[in-house]
Parts: sequence; C-alpha cells; structure tokens
Amino acid sequence: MSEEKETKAKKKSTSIDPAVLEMMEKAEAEGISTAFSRADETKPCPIGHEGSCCKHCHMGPCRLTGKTTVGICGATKETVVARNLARMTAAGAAAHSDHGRGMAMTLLAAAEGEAPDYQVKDEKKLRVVAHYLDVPEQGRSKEEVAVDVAKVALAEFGRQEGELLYVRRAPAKRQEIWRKLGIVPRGIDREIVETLHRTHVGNDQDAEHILDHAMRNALADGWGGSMLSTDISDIIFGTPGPVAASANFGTLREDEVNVVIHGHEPTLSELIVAAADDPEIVEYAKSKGAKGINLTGICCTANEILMRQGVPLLGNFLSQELAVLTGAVDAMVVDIQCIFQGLVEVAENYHTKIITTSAKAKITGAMHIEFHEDRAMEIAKQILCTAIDNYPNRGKVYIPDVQDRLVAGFSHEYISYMLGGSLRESFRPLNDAIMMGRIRGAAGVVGCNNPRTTHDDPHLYVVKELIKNDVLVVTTGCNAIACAKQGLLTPEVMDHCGAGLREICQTIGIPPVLHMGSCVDNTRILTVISQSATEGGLGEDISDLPVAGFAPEWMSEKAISIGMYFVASGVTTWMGGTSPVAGSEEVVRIISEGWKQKVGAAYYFEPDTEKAVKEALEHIDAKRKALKLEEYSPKKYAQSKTYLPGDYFAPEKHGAYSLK
Ligand code: CUV
Repeated sequence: MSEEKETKAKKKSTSIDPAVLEMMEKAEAEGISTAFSRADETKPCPIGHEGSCCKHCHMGPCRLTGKTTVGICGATKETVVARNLARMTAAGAAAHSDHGRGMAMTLLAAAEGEAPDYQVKDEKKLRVVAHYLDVPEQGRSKEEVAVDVAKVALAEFGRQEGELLYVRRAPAKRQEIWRKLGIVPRGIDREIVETLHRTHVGNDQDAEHILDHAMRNALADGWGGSMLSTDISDIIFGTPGPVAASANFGTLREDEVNVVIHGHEPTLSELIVAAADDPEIVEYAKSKGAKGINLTGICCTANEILMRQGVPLLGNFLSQELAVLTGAVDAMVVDIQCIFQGLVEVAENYHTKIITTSAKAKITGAMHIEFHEDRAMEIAKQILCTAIDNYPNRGKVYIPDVQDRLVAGFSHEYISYMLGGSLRESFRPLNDAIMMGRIRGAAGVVGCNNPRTTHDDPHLYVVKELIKNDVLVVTTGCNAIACAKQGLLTPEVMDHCGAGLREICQTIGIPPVLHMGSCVDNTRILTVISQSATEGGLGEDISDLPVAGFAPEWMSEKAISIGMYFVASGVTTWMGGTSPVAGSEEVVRIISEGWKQKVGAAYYFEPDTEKAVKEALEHIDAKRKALKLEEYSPKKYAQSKTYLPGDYFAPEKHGAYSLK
C-alpha cells in the first residue's frame, strides 16, 4: 500500500465521527499526542490483556504463558484469570458505588442545612425511595424524610449482614435465584472488600467460587451503590423528562467563554449550570469581551446535566483531549473518573485551564479548586470566573462545524408515564407490543470508547442493526453520546427502524433509541426490566424477557461491573473488543455456559460485532419462543427501509442542522 493510502486507511479506522477526524488531523499536524496516537504507539501486553498475568504478590508478577501454566504459589490459569476479572469488578463497583455514597452524603448535608445550595427538588421521588428503604414518610416533612433516607442509604454501604434493601426491587423469582446461590449482596463496601480479600495471595483458589463472589460484588453495585446514586441524584436534582439539545464539537462557541464539564458527578456541574445563569457572572464574561458563557460536556457528568438541564454534549470519552485542541476551551472542569492525565500535556500547548475539583482526584500540573458542598455556589462561581479570566488568553480557535440534534431524558418514571399517562402509569403497552411481535425485544447498549477499535463504529453498528430489526434500544454513557452525535436520538431515525418498532414508537411518541442517562443510570434499565417482568405476559423473571445487553467499546472496570450485574440479573450480555478472560477457556466457560445454568444469562466477550448482534437476535427469538409468543416476522408490519452498510446518520448524510 502506498504511504498516502495507508494514512487514509488508518485515519478512516480511527473514528466515524467527522469532527473527531478533523481534530485528529490537527493533532497530527501539530505533533500533539492523544489517546489515539498513544494507542498506536503502545501495544497492550498480550499476557495481561487476556488476564493471564498475576501481580497480586511480590513473588511475581507471574506471567502464565507458554510453558508456564501456574504461578510461584501454584495458582492455575483459571484462578489467575478469575481473580483478575473479580478485581476489575471490585474496582468498577468501588468507583460507581463511591459516587453513590457521595450523593447520599450530599443529600444528608442538604437535609440538615449544611449544604444550603442543595434542596430536595423531587419530593415525590424522595417519598417513593423512602418506601423502598423502609423509611416512614407520612406526616413528615421532606427534610425529615431526606435525613433518614440519606442515613439508611449510607448504612447500606456499611451493612454487615442480611440483604441490601433494594434487592426487593427485583422480581421475586430473581431474588430466589440469588438466595439459592448465596449471592445476595450484604453490604456494598463489604462485597468489594471481600473480593479484594479473596483475591489476595493464598485465599480463594477456585475459579468458579471466585466468580460467584464477583457476581455478588457486581450486584452490590447495580442494586446498591449505583441504584442509590441514580435515585438520590433524582431526589436532589430532579427526575429527568425529555429534553432537546445538541451534540458534538459544534456546541463550542467562538465568541463565548467555553466551559467544558467532564467527569461523572452531577453535584458540582449542576451548580455550574445555575451559576452560568447568574446575571453578574454573565456581565463579568461580557466585561472580558465574550458574548456570554457556554457550557458543554464530556462523559457521564455531561449525561447528567443533559438529562436534567439540557446542557449540550461535546463528545464522549475519546473526544476529551481533542476538545482542548480546538483552542476554544477556556476551562475544562473535571471531577472523577475517565479523565485522561494526558489532558494536562495537551493543555500546555493551548490556553485551556484544566481544573480538578474532587478531593479524590488531583492531576499533576492541573489547577485544583477543591469542591466543598457547604460552599458549592461560591466555588462554582469561582471556577466560572477563572474560565472568564482566561478567555482573553485565547490564541487561534478551530471548531469543527459538526453538530446534531438529540432528545434525551428518558428516566424509567417517564417511560412508564408515557406508556400509560399519569393515571395508568405502567409497562403494559410495551409488554403488549413485544407479545404481538411488533417489537421483537429490547436491548441496553451502553459503555465506553476504546481506541483499540474504530471510535463510535461498533456503538453505532449495534444500535442501528438492532432498531432495524425491531429491537427497542435503551442507551447510557458513551454509547448514548455516540448515538447523539450521529443523529440517532432524533425522530428522523424512525425511517431507519423496523416497521413494527416504528409503528409503536410513533404511537407512543418516543424515538426508537432512548437515552436513559449516565453509567450509574444503567440501574434505570434494571428498574425498567424488573417492572416489565412483573407486569405479566413475558414470564416471571428478567431472564425470561427477550432482551440483551451490549457494551461494544468498553474499556473501564466500571463497564465490567455493569456487564456482570446485568448478567447476574438475568440479561445475557455481549461485551465488544478483545476478552480480558481469554487466557482461560475454563473461565470463559464458567461465565457463559456456567452462568447460563446458574443465573439464566451468559457473559460474552465477542470482538466480532456483527456476530454479537446476530447472536443477540437469535437469543431474543429463542426467548420469544420459550414464552410461546408470536413468531417475529419482519414482513408482517410492512417493509422496513433498507439500511446500507456504512450509511451512518452523520449530519452530512441527512442534512446538517445548524443550532447556532
Ligand atoms: Ni460513566 S465509564 S468512558 S464516561 S461510558 Fe464513557 Fe460513562 Fe465508560 Fe467513562
């Protein structure tokens, strides 16, 4: 291949996002290192990559490869691979659950009057959550209830015995399965600590046994820390309902102070959104020559403030460094998780201030303005003023003119409301549509970006194929952002979905791809499927439902925990990319065939995206058959519009929207 052709092919395989490709060219021309270029330069260690490296003691690391089949202690490949997967689960669960703990502490501080900038915004949800947590609420003020809800929530982290209270939100049959297997999570922290204990040298050395506990640990995340996080965020900031917004680099403004919010928690970002509306702050921005303040977001903190405030999305995980390269970002405010240390180095070439804000996460070389909830608004304003002061330091600005529209904000409360109206909120119409075969099934498509694959390509492929095949898609995290950037969260997408699904979506008035929020909000999906399972007509348990899970471009340990709690809850899940358990066929068997027997669902790592979708559709059809539902026939509800491979719904393909 000629050099030019090779470069073109390489560029094409980097991303399907035109704005990202444009910015990549700029990075290359300026010789700036990004995750994309570093991924090219750094090959993953093949032994660690497949889970066969044990570095849990200082006799090693033992690399179980070639003739070496056991570690110094005698640990087998099965044990080592299982340990590594369990530890990934623990770290992922710890990250999400600690975020949940933070939300509970904010609620407590707010209710006790120690965080005056926060209030209970959604009292209805507070009272519903009180009921789940056995907190009496009748005849009590919302503050009284909130104090108790926060305290009970915090106690769930330190619970030593019994069962997490939210386990009762799962269908009865599912709870029985967990009890029979002895994997009902006790306390959130306890399960995480126990995973670390069991996987310390010389403890649990039976792969299946290690992995049973990994499931318990993941369940503590899904039905514990993460679910509490979603609920309490809704209580403090409001339960989302549909909002229209826009996405991609075109959400940056040349003539306004651009503040990019990146990370995961809504606590500070919500206040930044409020502070940006303060007339004094706006005036201050004007005094520096800007027309105003423009907020746009990256990763899950962006999803949080999109869902509740309609703040636009700049991009997902792999867009973070490229955002700085525009020269238009006056401050990037980060809190926790998914933040590249590389941002600081990129920012050295531009005027952008990278501002870390969490007491848990500093980055060498970044500015640190620590966030404290008792002075929340004051700090939010201080951060905005720092960005405003930086506006006059801008050099040349380059913003790709790429932007698409989106509709987000589909909380489970809203989904059930739109299905039945306020008097008859229920999942009945959804179940009926599935039973009739108009909707073939449903799938959650979630998770990160990973520079080891073409950015956003597997995400988009999976979603498009599913809706074309009459599968309703719910999305969160970086998949949701990928969908947003390519116009998949718009009504126009209806033309690209199967006729049956289209008919239902048009009747109910929803898009076929529902943005349900951030990664902790995957628990909204657990709630939807639990309610769908208990509604009737589709079996009695989550594992009876014709549903599937996907994380086509996962990279974080949180995604491993999420995938695992979906499987342990009964949803067969396909993770994309290469497998972190490929080092042991036995572990691969345990988490697929083995778990199918145990929990009624399999955990697959499948690098071939087409194959994964095909298998998932077969799985959905098999579930339909087992339920004795009408056989799904795509022809029954008129012909669907044909979709051509490579036909992404990029703005240029269906007419660019200008929202400026
Ligand atoms: Ni929490 S965990 S890269 S932002 S989805 Fe995006 Fe979502 Fe993965 Fe991180």
